[in-house]
Amino acid sequence: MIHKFGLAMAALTVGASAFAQTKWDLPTAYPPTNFHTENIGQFAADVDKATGGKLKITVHSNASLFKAPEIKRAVQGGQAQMGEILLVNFQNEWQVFGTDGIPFLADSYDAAWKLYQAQKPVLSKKLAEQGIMLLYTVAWPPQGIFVNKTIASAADLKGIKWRAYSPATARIGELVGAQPVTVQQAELSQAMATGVIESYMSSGSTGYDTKTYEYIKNFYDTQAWLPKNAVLVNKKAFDALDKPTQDALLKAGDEAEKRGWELSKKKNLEYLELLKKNGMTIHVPSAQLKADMKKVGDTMIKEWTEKAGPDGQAVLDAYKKM
Ligand code: PCA
Repeated sequence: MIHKFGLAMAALTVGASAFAQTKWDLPTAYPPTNFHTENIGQFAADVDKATGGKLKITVHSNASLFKAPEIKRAVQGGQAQMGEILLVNFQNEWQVFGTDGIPFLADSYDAAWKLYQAQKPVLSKKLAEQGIMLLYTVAWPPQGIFVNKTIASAADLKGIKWRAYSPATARIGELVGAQPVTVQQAELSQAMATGVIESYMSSGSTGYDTKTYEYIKNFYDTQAWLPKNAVLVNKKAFDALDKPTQDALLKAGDEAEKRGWELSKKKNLEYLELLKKNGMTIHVPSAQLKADMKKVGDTMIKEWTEKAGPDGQAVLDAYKKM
């Protein structure tokens, strides 16, 4: 009797392991319709398919599981096996996280890709020390100025309520004499609706996602920088996967990176069109505004280089050689 029972249990165990399924959570801070989120959805579906359903990744969009600034620590601590972060949000922890947030250091898709290649080795190393794998990154479209009045120069931004999403965007606000307040994208629509915010710098993508056109009618297309989202994996969780599953994850990550950068570029133009259709004016910045913003960028690269030390210098040197 005992013998028979033991056999039955063994059969059950074998049966269970043949269908063993690993379930992961992947928190993000942006809405389900955002192109980064859609790309991540495709990535999760690709992993599901390639592993025959062995690794199921649930995407929790719109900061529903963790707020934007908490996602990195959640992946580090294993509360989430994966997560998407905005790298520049973590500049105060380590300056190199903020390299892609410096105005006019890399202000086109080609330059942003090169900067990423220059950043990648140190970025991966730093994250590895924290028990995190950098799976892939995707750039946001170029950043411009949303503002509730027309502006001819940076002086016109004096005293205005300025939304920041990162230390660098707060610093820009300070340098132009605006009043910076940090608000993540998930709370941005509400901040505009309640008058907490009159202006901010970001992409057409975020302008569209947050229905900024309902509150703010002007976008100055300064194309100042292209910050990146990074998709991270907890290293212990990765190590616990079997080799074929690990390979499937890495392959899907590579494909998501390629697809994401293409998507960002293509969608940028679509978003600007959609903003126009919804009543926003897309302005080419005046020569004065351009010069003013360039000056802000010059100050910020100087400040960043001083703070970033040898790690930062290594990234800049590698970037300049590309
Ligand atoms: N959108 C994000 C970060 C950069 C961007 O284009 C935001 O505004 O929060």
